[in-house]
Amino acid sequence: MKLFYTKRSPYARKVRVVALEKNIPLESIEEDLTNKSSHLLEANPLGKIPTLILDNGQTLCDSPVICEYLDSLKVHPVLIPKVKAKRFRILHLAAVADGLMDTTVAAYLEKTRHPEHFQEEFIKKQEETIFRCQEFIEKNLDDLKELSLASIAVACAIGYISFRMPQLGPQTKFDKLARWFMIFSQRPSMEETRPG
Ligand SMILES: N[C@@H](CCC(=O)N[C@@H](CS)C(=O)NCC(=O)O)C(=O)O
Repeated sequence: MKLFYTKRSPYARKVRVVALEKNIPLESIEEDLTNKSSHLLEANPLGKIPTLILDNGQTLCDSPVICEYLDSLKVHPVLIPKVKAKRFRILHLAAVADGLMDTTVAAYLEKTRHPEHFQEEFIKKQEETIFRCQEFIEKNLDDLKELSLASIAVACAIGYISFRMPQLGPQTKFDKLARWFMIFSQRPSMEETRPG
């Protein structure tokens, strides 16, 4: 299977961590998003990464879909629990983490595109959302004790905030989340995919 990715994308990192944790080999193809390859555009009309090409040529896009597919390939470790109550707690937390990535990417792009004249009201709203999500995640830390799609997604979201906008990371306001993130980041799958 081939994965189109960039080293700095938190969505692609989530997929790469899932593949490493499940010990599923992927051929990783690094994309330049300022000059997308025809291969990526042919495979995925959205031209987004991560994009996965299966061995039969079928394409999967959108990181939650790709992660669900990878989880279905091997039983262990179970990343999306089967039991209903737990399953939807994990999927909900993973969705909040994905939204946290969206919010951070949007704030970072706005500040990068308009360093002098960024929309202050927009940035303020994104920052409020970033803090609200971290507060919510910290309240639900018990659900992140085990390895799951939620713990991987949250770690990749916090990793992205710490990389792009460290002043908004958990260390100033959310001690327990910061400690959890520090420990989770020591997993070889996280070390191997650290953005830089
Ligand atoms: N919801 C998507 C988001 C993917 C996404 O936005 N990827 C960004 C890179 S971080 C991208 O491909 N941007 C290029 C573009 O939108 O043209 C997912 O979870 O995979």
